[in-house]
Amino acid sequence: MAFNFITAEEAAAMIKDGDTIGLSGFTAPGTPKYIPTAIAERAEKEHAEGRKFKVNIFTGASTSDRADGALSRANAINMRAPYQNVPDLRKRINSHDTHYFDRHLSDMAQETRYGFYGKIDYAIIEAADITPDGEVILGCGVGNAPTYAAMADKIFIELNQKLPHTLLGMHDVYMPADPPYRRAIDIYKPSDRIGSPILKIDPSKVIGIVRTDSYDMVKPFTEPDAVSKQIGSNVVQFLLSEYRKGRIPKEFLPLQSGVGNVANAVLYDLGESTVLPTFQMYTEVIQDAVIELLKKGKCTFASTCSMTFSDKVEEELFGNIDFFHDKILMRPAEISNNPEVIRRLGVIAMNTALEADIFGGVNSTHVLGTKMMNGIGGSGDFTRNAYISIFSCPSVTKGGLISNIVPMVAHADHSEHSVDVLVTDQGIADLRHLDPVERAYSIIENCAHPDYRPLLLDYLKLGKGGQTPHALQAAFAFHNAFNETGDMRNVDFSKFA
Ligand code: 0RQ
Repeated sequence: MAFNFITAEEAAAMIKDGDTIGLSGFTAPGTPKYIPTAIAERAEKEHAEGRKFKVNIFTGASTSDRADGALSRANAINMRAPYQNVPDLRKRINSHDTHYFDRHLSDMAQETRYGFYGKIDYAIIEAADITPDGEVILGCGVGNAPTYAAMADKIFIELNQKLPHTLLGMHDVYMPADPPYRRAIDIYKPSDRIGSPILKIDPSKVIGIVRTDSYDMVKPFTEPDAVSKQIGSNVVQFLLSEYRKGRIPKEFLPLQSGVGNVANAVLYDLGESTVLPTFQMYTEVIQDAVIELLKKGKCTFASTCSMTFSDKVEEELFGNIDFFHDKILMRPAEISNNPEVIRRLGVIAMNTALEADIFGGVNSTHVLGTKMMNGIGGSGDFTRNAYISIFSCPSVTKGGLISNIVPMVAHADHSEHSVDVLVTDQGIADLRHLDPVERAYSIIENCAHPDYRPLLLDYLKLGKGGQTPHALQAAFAFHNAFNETGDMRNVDFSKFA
């Protein structure tokens, strides 16, 4: 079938107010680059002429400034799911200009197919190549592309000339059947392939192809600061001790790691370890650190949803793709983050908390309990099903004005039932086998900043018994002290006694 080559502006002109659009990709990689910006420009024009124009945007995870950023500045997003991390969108979400629903990333595709979120009008899919009969080589992030392409009435392709055709073979595209017909997902090790190297789409739904020419523009990795390095080294110390005790099998187990400085610091430290054997990753995002580990042979295989590399590393990958071709596999989010597979493989999960409480609850999403930061992302998919689930965060934030260890989390994303180990720059609290009061002492002693330890102990003394002795009248006293005085250290528990 002969496709119609169009401009991003022509594509944007076809979109109507209220349409629902599914974007391929996961973080910036794989996310369409030109059409979302053109939709934002269209929205600005429509608004200037007094017309309503907003669309619903479904993605795999976060996108980029060219999608979420541009669309948010134009106030063009009505509904958005399932994860984001762009400041302009965060503002729209917290002011309710955009209705954001925050889902576990593994749930989004299947729930879209179940019909929970209505119909998909358009899918915009980034591709390295497409054949006339609709065989697509995807880009550097898959996300929910298979589901959005299958469900959408119409498809736009962004054919990115920066993406080499040699990406063929680095994807494993698989869409499970929906209940009651779902079968086991046959992944027994991170390198097992279950699907197809290409995404097959219905070519008659492709109403236009837009040529693009751009890297993913992921910010280059910055050297971790002293606190991140300390956290990274504590996580590695914990893993080494578990390995020495024989509680992690001698072959080691696949790792999942979140994004950011701490995740990179952990991976670099693991790479330096002479005690640990080589390892594999079963994760949703691989960052620059993983390329180094693959080159060194310390990491032998990475299953992921996206290669979130800085442009420099992306260029290196494309220039040396033969070396990496059989060491990385990109899968849809519902497979990279699949609870069945994570539990079967025994994935060790390492995620970041905004704050944790003394009983082991974790808040990953809401600053001071009310303002959405990014979203739960894949942290819940991995945490709940991990062999060991580790959460880390600095002990304090904003120069010590905020303690990241609090009496009770002001928003609960991960409960104490799923959080095994808590790590800060201060140390490690292994919460497995501890009752709530033992956990509280362990977390205060090992994870809280020294400025906050006496205050947390004061809180614990206020409790009047029960298995989890919260003093509900004072449970948010840290947060209230920050809101009222700008410093959690000003908390005064004597007034609650
Ligand atoms: O604020 O931006 O003004 O400096 O929050 O904090 O320390 O830079 O942490 O970038 O590693 O992000 C949990 C948000 C951590 C992230 C979270 C303020 C702090 C700073 C960011 P500034 P840091 P990171 C893989 C798995 C959920 C999804 C997930 C996340 C800003 O890791 O989104 O895990 N996780 N996905 O100053 C008030 C506190 C605070 C606080 C930090 N207690 N109260 N503000 N901050 N702690 C990824 C995917 O799923 C794709």
